[in-house]
Amino acid sequence: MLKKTPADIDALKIIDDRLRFLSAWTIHHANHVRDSADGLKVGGHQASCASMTAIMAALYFHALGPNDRVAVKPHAGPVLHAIHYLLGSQSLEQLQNFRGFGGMQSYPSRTKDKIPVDFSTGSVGLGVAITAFASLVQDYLTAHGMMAEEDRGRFVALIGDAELDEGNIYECLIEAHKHDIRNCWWIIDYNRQSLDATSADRMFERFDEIFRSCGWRTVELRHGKRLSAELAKHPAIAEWLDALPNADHSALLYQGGAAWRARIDGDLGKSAAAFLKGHDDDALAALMSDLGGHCMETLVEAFDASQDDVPTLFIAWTVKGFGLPFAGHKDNHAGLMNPTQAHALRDSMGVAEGSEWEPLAGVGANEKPGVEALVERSRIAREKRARSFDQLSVPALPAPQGGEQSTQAAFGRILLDLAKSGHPLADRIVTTSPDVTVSTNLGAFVNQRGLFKRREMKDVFAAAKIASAQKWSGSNNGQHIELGIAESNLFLMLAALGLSGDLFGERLIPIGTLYDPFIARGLDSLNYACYQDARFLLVATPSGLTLGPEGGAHQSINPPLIALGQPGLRHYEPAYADELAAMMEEAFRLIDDANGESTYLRLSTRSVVQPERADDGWRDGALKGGYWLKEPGPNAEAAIVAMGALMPEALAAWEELSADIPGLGLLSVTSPDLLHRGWTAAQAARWGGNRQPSHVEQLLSRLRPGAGLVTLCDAAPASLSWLGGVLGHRVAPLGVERFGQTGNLPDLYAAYRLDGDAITEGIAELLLPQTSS
Ligand SMILES: Cc1ncc(C[n+]2csc(CCOP(=O)(O)OP(=O)(O)O)c2C)c(N)n1
Ligand SMILES: [Mg+2]
Repeated sequence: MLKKTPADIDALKIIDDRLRFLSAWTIHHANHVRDSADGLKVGGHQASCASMTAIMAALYFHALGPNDRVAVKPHAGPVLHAIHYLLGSQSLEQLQNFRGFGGMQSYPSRTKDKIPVDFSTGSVGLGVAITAFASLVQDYLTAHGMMAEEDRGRFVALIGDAELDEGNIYECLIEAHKHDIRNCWWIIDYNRQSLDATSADRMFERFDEIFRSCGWRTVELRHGKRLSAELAKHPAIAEWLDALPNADHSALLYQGGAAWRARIDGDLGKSAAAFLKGHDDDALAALMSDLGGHCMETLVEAFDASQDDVPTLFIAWTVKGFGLPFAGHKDNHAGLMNPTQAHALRDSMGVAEGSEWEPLAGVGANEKPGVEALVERSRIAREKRARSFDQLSVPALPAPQGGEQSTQAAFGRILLDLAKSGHPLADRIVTTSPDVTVSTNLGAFVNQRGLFKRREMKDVFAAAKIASAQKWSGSNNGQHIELGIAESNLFLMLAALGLSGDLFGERLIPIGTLYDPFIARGLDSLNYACYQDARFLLVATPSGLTLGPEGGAHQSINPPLIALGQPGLRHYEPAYADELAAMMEEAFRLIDDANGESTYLRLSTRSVVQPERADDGWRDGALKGGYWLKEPGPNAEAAIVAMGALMPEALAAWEELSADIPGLGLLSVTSPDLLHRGWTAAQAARWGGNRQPSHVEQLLSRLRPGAGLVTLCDAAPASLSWLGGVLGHRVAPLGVERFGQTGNLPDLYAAYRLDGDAITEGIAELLLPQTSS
């Protein structure tokens, strides 16, 4: 860590005041000053910001080094912007456009905000956990020689106390402990208020224990220096304050000095007389608000004392809305000062009317040079690296040989071949899986490239000469990060790995595997990863009813619909091994492309006969979302449209029906997601005068108007049924709409109408009424 210059406490206190004012004023401006086009409340969280300004001043203007990264509590976003405004890296225009179109975002956003944001936040809990995984990625990069020791930093999460109720934090804590995570500071803004209420008293004592038992150092910053000194002199008050419930504490902080006096006097009587006599009401209110999270000396001291790499939880006691008229009020979460209150705050801080946006308004001439010098030092420390892309070349990935293969087995083979090839791309691959490495066919890659462990880990079974297909030794060079079952952690791990190029200047190729149905378990974390534009390959397998005997709890139904609605994630569902190889190549390319995205491959354990290809004409279409596996005849009146593992049923039905239905086509859909996107994009482009039809329009235009489509997928039928809307074709949608169950494939396909009979019935349904009319 960098050696720090001694803290300039006075300058930091002034910055704390400036941040509190600027964040409050930014929100005030958006709600009460800026013109409103629609009459909607703009909103913002003045109280949540005021709670954190001292903590953030102590961090950004003292404790953070140039390589440190911070996830800021979402509703303290305006404080982060105010910091950058003081540092000269945020514009007035952006502040004045808070929550406006193109303006600074409600919650810190890596992709949309104009300031450097290390981690997006918004869905509480996730920003906390990603810091631990980012720290693990840093360890990985250092161990692999991709990052110098001196470039290493610390990962800081600023956490609302109610955020601690999010379960993903504890899933992460457990995983982080297993991986011996270091260099994390998690700082709780312990204002004892959530959105609705004051926080439960009972839980607080437990947090300390929970973290300590996971190897964390915990540091409680309860009282500020002045209050601590007074309490040391008055032990009865200290004891009383210690036992004061959160709700009472908040209410008294809101009510002020007279209420404190009455309550202390009422509870303690004579034994508090000397204490009370020493302070008038205003002094008493100020003293009782002197909590650790607002006391600059306390904060600086605590941060300076934690300069080793031990993960540390700071519990900083604060007042929600500190210094604002609704400080401590239980309803203050979305509370906004009215104009009179905002003006009173301005006046009380010595800011002249009209100079509210001056960065150092109200700062006296004597103090200004010290503050400016501190800002300048900190500005240099926060400069950010540019995002890096285009570092990698992707080799052609040959399809595995074999007349019959499943896409899941082919996935394992392709990765293994790549690992053995020695191509530099293979060295950038990091695989990870929540305890399903073996059952998703990653095992061969792990045998080849090893587990990542900071400390050498022997394979005990191998050493004892016990036969096993899996060689699980771990070392610094390993390329597989094994996770526990919690799927949310998989997505946060992928998010951190997928931001490696941006965070550390070295791009990795993260590949995560899990069972398709359990995407739902980590869905918000997956969305969070995509929202930040993290890049990775997600391989979900097995999928669908085709899993057969395993049964309904594991047979996924709706992930293709999830993918259809998920920005930043491209869904591919290959039927054949050669398609899969092409898709993996494309996915790797997209990871390292500035305009790329992440990829989700939905695979299957069903072994199917591979097609004999005359040429690779199919490839381009497969990567765009679909191609004619059996070309339709001119003016064809029907087509079978199928996806993934059900292609054998579609092919068999095509063979059987094509004699009776001249020109019957078979369309293989490899990505409903891409087809849909292309369709809507082409429509939007047409409004702009570009009449180029989309890929799906080109495919379907081969059929005659009003032709029938039988769509078939091992997923919710809506994944493909929308295709009828593209050119007005009629659709018989086949797919899975009820929970699955155990059974062999013929039984299941018959029961769920995914077999040849169902396709024939679908075609008949579409064609017979027409011929009879
Ligand atoms: C996953 C998720 N659920 C709910 C919310 C809505 N929400 C925003 S802030 C908040 C409570 C915040 O309380 P706390 O974390 O203590 O922060 P404070 O404002 O008190 O600093 C809630 C419920 C959210 N942003 N994310
Ligand atoms: Mg809170």
